[in-house]
Amino acid sequence: MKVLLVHPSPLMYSEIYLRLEPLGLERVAQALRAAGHAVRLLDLQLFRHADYFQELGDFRPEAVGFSLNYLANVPEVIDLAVATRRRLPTCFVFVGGHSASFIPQDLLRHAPRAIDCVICGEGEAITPRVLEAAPGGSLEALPGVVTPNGMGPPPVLLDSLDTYLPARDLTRNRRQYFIGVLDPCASIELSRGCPWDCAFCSAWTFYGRSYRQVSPEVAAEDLAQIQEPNVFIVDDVAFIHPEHGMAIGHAIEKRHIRKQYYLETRCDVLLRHQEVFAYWKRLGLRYMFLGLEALDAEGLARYRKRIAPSDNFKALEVARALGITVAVNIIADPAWDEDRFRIVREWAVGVPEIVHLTVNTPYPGTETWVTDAGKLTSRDYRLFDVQHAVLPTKLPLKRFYEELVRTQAVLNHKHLGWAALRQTGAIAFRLLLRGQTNFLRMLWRFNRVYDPTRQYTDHFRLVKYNMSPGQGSARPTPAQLYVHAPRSAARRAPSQASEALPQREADQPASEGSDGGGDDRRSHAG
Ligand code: B12
Ligand code: SF4
Repeated sequence: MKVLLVHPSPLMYSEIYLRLEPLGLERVAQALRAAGHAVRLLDLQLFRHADYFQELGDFRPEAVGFSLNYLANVPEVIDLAVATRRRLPTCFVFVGGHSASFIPQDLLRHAPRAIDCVICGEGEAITPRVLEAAPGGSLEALPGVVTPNGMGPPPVLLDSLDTYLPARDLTRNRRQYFIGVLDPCASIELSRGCPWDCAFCSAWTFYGRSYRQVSPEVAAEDLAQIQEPNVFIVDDVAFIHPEHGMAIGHAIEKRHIRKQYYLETRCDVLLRHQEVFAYWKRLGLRYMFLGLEALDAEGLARYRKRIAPSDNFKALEVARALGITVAVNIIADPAWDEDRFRIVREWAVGVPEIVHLTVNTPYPGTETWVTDAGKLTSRDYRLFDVQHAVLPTKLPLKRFYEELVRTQAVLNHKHLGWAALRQTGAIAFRLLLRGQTNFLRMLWRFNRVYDPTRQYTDHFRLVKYNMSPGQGSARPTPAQLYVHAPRSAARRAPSQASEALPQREADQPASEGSDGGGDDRRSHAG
């Protein structure tokens, strides 16, 4: 079958700092190729809708699959699915990805005749089976598959993450993927899932709180195939198990692979396993993202971060001592007033780290989506991008955006514009000589993108697609939130460090008492 896989456009607010390859879609593409399909991939972060329609005309795909990791992309994907149905009436149209997995019925409701099915959960194993059965087959019998006629059994986790390396050869214009000065930059996955259970996050609910690893040999092989000099490690929490991090390090050292790396991890993981991060620093680790989320214990407890503010600050000191540049995120609560914004501004200008501010946003699949469902002020998908307030603000909404953007501008002043050029002059010059301009162009984009008036008026746009309202207000059990049920989880890798992980309370409500910590995957930024 001729299959076209499509990643939607970037959200304008994340585009400033980075643009990364669609790794999940590349892995699904590889699984489809292994099953004998002819696959093309189009990334609308780099191409326009006109290019997509051109591709439909040239390639005449028999199946089109859209990736929907981000809720804010839902309207775009629905419109593209409808347009695809109109142009190629017999083409099989399907949707998968992180956000799609939490709202399959909504997607089918928005585009009842345009989307044939939604695939919930991991795509590698099931997508070839779906295309084998489609069209005409009984798709509803397949795990994780939802059609207008019904829903299959729960999705099943992959046996091994080693099987399908991403089909990177299918992404075009790869030089446009970058994160900050790591320009160009590829992505890699070394582990999948997260054993913690932060209230605002859906990374753990998606994978049923499982945690799996790529074997060190396969990770090194994957890395060896990457052409780019820089690599973003997409793991939610890198190096939870220190021996895994060390083993991958040894494997890549043995193969003389030399790259610069950016990773994301938790403050307490860094504190506990400093030796792994020090080793990776020698291997080329340059940047690290740590989610602080809140400066005070009360805020951390509210997000169920399971970490003390003092440990967060200690982790920053460790990273500084290692010479790793750190970006951190703070969650701006809609209940903040001018004073809270001021306190954050004062703290942020006083530390050397890059500080990002995102707005607390309940996403389907998170605990806060259930507990805060009744409070939502909007169900417009486009506003669920962590740059808009979808919960009632204490300040008048316009004033909230003024304070938010003012604070973001102060924070960005430290590492964008002329300040950044002064700090990175030699790197910027070298990039320019090689024709890499992504980093340089990002330095002056802030004012064009962040604008309190526009963020405010975004609330008054015509809403074509409304999310179903969330139900209930009581705290849900984890089992009510999972996409992949825990009992289908593949082996959890044994670890000497397992005492450092919170116990998985498989079908119990997550307990506030267990240990651990958390970082915000909603705030990836260079
Ligand atoms: C890397 C990453 C990014 C990268 C994106 C890279 C890219 N172009 O795809 C960057 C850093 C740019 C990014 C940005 C943002 N991110 Co982000 N990101 C992640 C992260 C950590 C890993 C994604 C990944 O590559 N995983 C590895 C691959 C292999 O898995 P995968 O993509 O999920 O794909 C699998 C399945 O989903 C499925 N699948 C995926 N696509 C398809 C398509 C089809 C057809 C099928 C059948 C299956 C399928 O099969 C794949 C293989 O199993 C996830 C957390 C997570 N654990 O998933 C958050 C996550 C997806 N991001 C999130 C958010 C909020 C954001 C931002 C809004 C944050 C911000 N402040 O900027 C922005 C907005 C992005 C945008 N639209 O422009 C949220 C999504 C929330 C939501 N419901 O919308 C997540 C879930 C984190 C969280 N828990 O809060 N992100
Ligand atoms: S925020 Fe980080 S630590 Fe918390 S559940 Fe999500 S991925 Fe895990």
